[in-house]
Amino acid sequence: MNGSWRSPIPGLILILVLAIWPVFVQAESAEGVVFIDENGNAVLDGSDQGCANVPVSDGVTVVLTDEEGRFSLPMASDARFVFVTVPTGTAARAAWYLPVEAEGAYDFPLERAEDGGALVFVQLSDPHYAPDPAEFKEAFYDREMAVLPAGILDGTVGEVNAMSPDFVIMTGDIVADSKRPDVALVDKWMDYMATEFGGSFDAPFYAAIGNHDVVRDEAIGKSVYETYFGPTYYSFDIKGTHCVVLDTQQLEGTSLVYTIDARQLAWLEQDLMHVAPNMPILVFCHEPTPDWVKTAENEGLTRLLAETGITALIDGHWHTNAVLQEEPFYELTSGALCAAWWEGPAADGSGFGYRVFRMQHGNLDSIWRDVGEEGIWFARPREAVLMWAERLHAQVWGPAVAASYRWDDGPSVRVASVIDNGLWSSASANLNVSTLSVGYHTLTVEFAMEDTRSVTGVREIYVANPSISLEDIMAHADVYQGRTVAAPELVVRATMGSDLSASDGTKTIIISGFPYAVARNDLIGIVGMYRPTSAAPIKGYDEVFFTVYTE
Ligand SMILES: [Ca+2]
Repeated sequence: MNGSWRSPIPGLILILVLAIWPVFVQAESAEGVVFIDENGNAVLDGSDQGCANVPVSDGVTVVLTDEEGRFSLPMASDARFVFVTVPTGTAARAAWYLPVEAEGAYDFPLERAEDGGALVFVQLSDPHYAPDPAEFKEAFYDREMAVLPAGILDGTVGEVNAMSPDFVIMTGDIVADSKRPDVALVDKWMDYMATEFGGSFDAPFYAAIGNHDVVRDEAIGKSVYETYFGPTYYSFDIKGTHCVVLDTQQLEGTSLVYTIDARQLAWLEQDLMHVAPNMPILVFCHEPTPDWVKTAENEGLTRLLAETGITALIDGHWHTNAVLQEEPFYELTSGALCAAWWEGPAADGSGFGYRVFRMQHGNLDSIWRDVGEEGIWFARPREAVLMWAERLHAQVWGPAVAASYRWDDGPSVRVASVIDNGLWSSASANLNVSTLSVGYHTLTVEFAMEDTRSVTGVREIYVANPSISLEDIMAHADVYQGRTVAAPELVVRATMGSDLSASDGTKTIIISGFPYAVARNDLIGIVGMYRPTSAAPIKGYDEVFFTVYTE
């Protein structure tokens, strides 16, 4: 990897900026120690222990601490911070970063923290904070803004602290907009969000920089953000998971380009090199990948994240909830704390809210919560139009003992699979829409809660519902591999162990997997694959299924 950094700042301005900033002659290296500060006096003494092999960086070079927790870090002439990747099982006693100073001593006292069990964290995205409509108007003079509903920020703090997460992360667009307002106003907003709001959480509070957090003036740029939140890219380890926060904002003139730069990519390569094998990796940034500008750096980043095999990329910016991709890595974008710019619900119907994540044994699950609401979140189906069959995945905050669903005024169907993960409960079922008429239908889900409350959620869905003949399926098997279809007049012919053979009277389909009842009317759902009964098993195809519903 070429480590040279292509500056986005034109030469003359660069010279002027470097001439005034930093204002002191910087040391060529930073020395310090990372240690467990057992007696809490911020000094390495007594029974304190140095922490070995902890990554420390200036944003350019990453070094590891020695056996005694000491490090010597060569410093880039324009480095702004020295920061440490807080190791799993510890938390920073003070800050995990220190601003570069002429006579700096860079010591990082840590304290012990819980290191087992599930990792729980909260993503707050896009608060777009400005305390009153007049300030909002100053930021967006072309938009009419409602007032941020009273209690949203306080309500968020209360709800989040009540669930005792391991950390809270705010994925950008922290303040209303830094483009046009005066810097004093941006400073005031950032101060509030870092100090008052961020300081209200019991858990460690992290941030990623968003496009609205960059002042569109190269002399100022990210400096206000950095004053309150520190480095714009960094990493930390917590409960056995490596978390990386990236900065996808590059200021060129008064324009922002949504990309990392070569310097950040080179840092990330070093950072990931020090991650223990099989350690899950979560990456956070503001803009989703479809908004990333096609630069060599972003291409390198995409490749690196794919090759590293990250667990998830988690971002915001779109003010909506969506799984954006499964490959080359899983990506989830979350709705906004300010909903849709305080104007009302976001495009996906989510209100003022946040996302709670829970990860255990490398499996990541999450739920969206509207602040102050007790509703059901339909993780699936998300589509407005359903056909054939669809997976129902409904979630409710708190412990539930049972769940059921019904179509229109039909009978309630009990959901067999209800899982309470300690924070929220999920109900999953296969919905068979092949018996519903084409048109609009109401899907109602009801959770019976442990505290005897009943929580109900309703979605209206359009059912399109074509059915496919078995003859069609067999003639175009590849089209239907992995799809769920309704095949008319299919009859089960034989079962053998967990395999099953069904036919439309002329041809035969081999089903692999256990048949399960999915709906009323004794419908049977079968997961399987087409192959002629005379043919040998097709290597690799056993993992590819389509589902047929039959009577
Ligand atoms: Ca001490």
